[in-house]
Formats: sequence, structure tokens, C-alpha cells
Amino acid sequence: MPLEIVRNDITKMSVDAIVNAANTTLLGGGGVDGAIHRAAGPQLLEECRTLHGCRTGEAKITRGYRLPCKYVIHTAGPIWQDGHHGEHELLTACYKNSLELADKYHCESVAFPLISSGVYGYPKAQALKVAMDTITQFLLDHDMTVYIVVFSKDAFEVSSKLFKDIEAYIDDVYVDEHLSAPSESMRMRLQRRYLEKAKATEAEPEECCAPSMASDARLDDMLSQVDESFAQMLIRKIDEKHMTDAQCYKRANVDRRLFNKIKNIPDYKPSKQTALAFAIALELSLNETKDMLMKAGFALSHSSKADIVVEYCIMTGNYDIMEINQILFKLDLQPLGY
Ligand code: AR6
Repeated sequence: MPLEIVRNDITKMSVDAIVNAANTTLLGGGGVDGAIHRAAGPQLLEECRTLHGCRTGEAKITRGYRLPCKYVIHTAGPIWQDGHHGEHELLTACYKNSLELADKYHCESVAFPLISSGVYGYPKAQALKVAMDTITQFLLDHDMTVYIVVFSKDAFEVSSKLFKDIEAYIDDVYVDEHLSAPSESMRMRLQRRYLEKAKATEAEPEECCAPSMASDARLDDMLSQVDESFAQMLIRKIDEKHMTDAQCYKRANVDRRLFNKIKNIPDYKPSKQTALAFAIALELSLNETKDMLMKAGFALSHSSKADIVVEYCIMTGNYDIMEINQILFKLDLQPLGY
């Protein structure tokens, strides 16, 4: 997945480069900076001394030493004052310059902490928004996997109204399905299925026991009318929405290689998260989404909280995959994309 939010200690990330929320001296400190220097060992500080500091918003690169990453990109974030002292521009520059440096060193995967959101006091929700916006913008023109690594889910200040609405919706449909009347609704469904099956067997008893030439012909006929595949529907919808392939897979937070696989391997079945990501990118209606999922062999179910979140977002016209993923992350559910 091009942009992924993960909960981890950044020093444990096996990526090409991790980004350090450093200070302008580059000579170490507390927070992430301290953790990175401790894990990398004293050689990191030795190399940092040769760099002669780093201005706020800029970025410099060193090796990773004992860390599981090849490089450490050091950037100095702005100290939050009141939001009117260029903090937004400087924080944007930190992400942009770090990503450009990573690209220059041919990094395919980079992990960021939420720069400035600790000791430097940048409000976490705003720091996250700057990170997401800048990284998403960069990924429009670059193939890279970028992780935003957070320590606690509290960094995810998804608009509290939206979050409450979704929680209420989950309560309505999920709890209903699981607690209030599961046995009754399940029993009725099973009974209906049983009656339908019994009726079908009664109507065509000989076909169940001894397939005839006629039924072979009918099967051949049915097989010759196979429905549109997932890939065909995807390509049709991209055309109908006047999008380019790249616009679609980038909006879906799906890797270009995976998109090409889906497009070029006729029977390729994507995962449910990938199929849903395309439905969101294409702004499909709920029925179209169900149709697209079905073509990949899945269904939207009220037994799955993740499905309910996606359903709610579609019904309310929220097709922002990053926002949907923030909600899923906060609820400990798998994100969309790949
Ligand atoms: N992995 C991932 N995230 C972490 C980790 C970790 N191991 N440790 C902390 N965080 P901060 P700043 C989160 O204070 O605000 C240093 O002394 C943390 O929860 O490390 O940019 C430097 O030398 C927070 O959300 O960096 C500077 O003087 C985020 O990382 C100053 O702090 C950033 O917190 C920089 O302050």
C-alpha cells in the first residue's frame, strides 16, 4: 500500500529509510531522536557531527548503522507557537524534503514519525493532516511505500463528530445483527433457504439424480455467458468516470504493480480491501460497490465492522480513502488499499 498508517516503534521498521524528528544541531535529543540514536549506536552521532546541523524544514541523510533500515533521514521540525509563525509551511517542507532525499537515494520504503507532534508541541491532529496531505501529494508522482508510524491511536483525531456517527451506526447494525435478534433472523433465513431448496428439488427431481444431455447443454450455455469480470468492471468504470488508470489506483491507495496485475491477469482476484479501495476511488454507489465486490467473490456484510464503516462512508458520500483508513485504524480494523 503506498501510504500506510502503522502502530509501531519506528526503530523496529525494516524499511529503506526512517525519518528522525531531530533538532537543528542533529546532535541527538529525547523522543524519537533519542530512541533512534540509542538503537543505531554511537556511530550515528559520529556521522551526524560531520553534517554541521540542519535548518528547520530541511533534511539530511546518514546511514542506519545498527538499525534495520539502510538510512536515517534527519529533519528538524518547527516548534509550535500559535500556528501563525510559518509552522504549517515548515512542517510541510520537512516531509517534502525528506521524501525528495529518500527518492534521490532510491529508497522504495520510508517510515515517518509524526514530526513536531511531541516535545515541539504541534497539535497531533494538525500534524497528522500535514503529514497525510504532503505524502499523498508526493505519491501522485512517485512510486514509494510510505509509513506513518504512530505510538498511540490517540494521534488519530478523526473528527469526533464523524467518529461518533460511525460508532452509532456500527452499534445500530452490528449489534443488531450480533446481539439483539441473531437467532431469530438467522433461523428465518435458514428456513427460507431450506424451503427454496426443497421446492427446487421437488420441481426437478430427475436432474438432481441423473444429469441428462439437456442439462449438459444448459450448463454449456450458462458457461458461455459468464458475467463481466472484476477487472473488466474496473476498467469500464475508470472509463465512465473519465479517470486515468494512475488517478484511479492512486486514489485507491493501491500500488501500481498490483493494479497492473489486476488489469493484465484475467482471473486475478484482488483482496476484499483492494476491491473496496477501488470502489471508493471510483465513488461507486452502494449497489455498484456490492456488484464490484461480488465480482471479486466477496460481499458487504453487517457481520463485519469494517464493512459497516465503508457502507456508512459510501452512504454519506465520504470517498476520502485516507479518512476512511484513519477511522478503520482507530477501530483496529484492516485499512483499504494494498
Ligand atoms: N516511534 C514512533 N514514534 C515515536 C517514538 C518511536 N520510538 N517515540 C516517540 N514517538 P518527538 P518533536 C512519537 O518529541 O516533537 C527531540 O528531543 C511521539 O509520540 O520525538 O519533533 C529532538 O532532538 C510524537 O508523536 O519529536 C528535538 O529537540 C512524535 O513521535 C525535539 O525532540 C514526535 O515526538 C523534536 O520534537
